Amino acid sequence: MAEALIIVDVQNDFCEGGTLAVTGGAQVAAEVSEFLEENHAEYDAIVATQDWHIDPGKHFAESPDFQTSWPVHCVAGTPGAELHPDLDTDHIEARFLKGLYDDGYSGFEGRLGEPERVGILEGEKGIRVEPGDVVSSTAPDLDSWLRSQDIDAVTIVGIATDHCVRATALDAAENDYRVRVITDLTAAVDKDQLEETYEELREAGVELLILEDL
Ligand code: VGL
Repeated sequence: MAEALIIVDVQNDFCEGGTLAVTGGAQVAAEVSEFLEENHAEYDAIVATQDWHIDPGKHFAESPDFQTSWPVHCVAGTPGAELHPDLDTDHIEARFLKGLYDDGYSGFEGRLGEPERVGILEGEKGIRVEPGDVVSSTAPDLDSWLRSQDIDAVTIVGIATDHCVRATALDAAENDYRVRVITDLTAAVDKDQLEETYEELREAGVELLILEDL
């Protein structure tokens, strides 16, 4: 069995100080880094997903309900969309960008991109790289990329447990991966909704673990 670790949306806007701060977000960043230091060799691939919104329609609202509409967050090319500085990116070999023109909750909607290329390209002075240009509509999506690496199992960590982690885990199960979520390496928007989310994930065949179980 070949296994990937998928780090979901550990981005500045989802951490303390961000526009859609999830309590415990920065702690997830630091603890995932610690986890990587000890366990990176256990995974055949380590990837990250990023919300990368350009014009996501009703996903952004002036009076968000924090369930289906949200304050402006993770705008492509802005600091809020960058991975949190406490997340160690050394072992992350690919980034999947999602939600350019829609909600983009699931990492499986993401395509391989190079978010750090936004700005002026070094060595090609004067050429501006726009946020939309760092992910091509023909770039591989997460599922085809994982399959090209013969991955058949995924472990998922990140933010937010009840939204993007949930959607990514459900899609992974739907796509027939063996799926694990390490729940203490996630942070939730609404803790009152956690039991419901866990139940839904279990019913879909997702295994919920805590670090101690590993
Ligand atoms: C997320 C709310 C809105 C997430 C993204 O990453 O879980 N949550 N957009």
